Amino acid sequence: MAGEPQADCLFCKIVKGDVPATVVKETETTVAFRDINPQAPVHVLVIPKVHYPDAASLAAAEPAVAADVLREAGEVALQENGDSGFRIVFNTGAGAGQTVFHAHAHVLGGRGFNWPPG
Ligand code: DGP
Repeated sequence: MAGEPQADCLFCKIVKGDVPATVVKETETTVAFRDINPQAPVHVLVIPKVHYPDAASLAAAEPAVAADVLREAGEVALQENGDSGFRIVFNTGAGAGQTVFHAHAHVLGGRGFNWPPG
């Protein structure tokens, strides 16, 4: 059923506590934890506890939870990086570099960023 935990999903295992992660913030609907392979001094992933393969399918099915992810991305950025600017990235689809198919926001900060992105 849509949104249900998937046995073979790494981030569902983090939500469940079966895979350890350095959690920096948690709400009823979201978990924020440090990326295992940080691309910036601040690199936190914000995920919904419900399982959807990417941010677009989450937003289509459960817009309130998608809004929670976005709000938490901003709150984590403030918590981890103050008010010095940050980037939120939703890689969506393998062609865009997505490797874990459970919706997640990358929250990146602590350095400058180029535009267009690589
Ligand atoms: P993406 O490529 O957008 O699907 O991002 C997936 C991110 O997940 C990537 O930056 C690395 C991170 N990641 C992969 N495995 C683990 C893990 O076991 N723990 C943590 N904390 N992060 C992970």
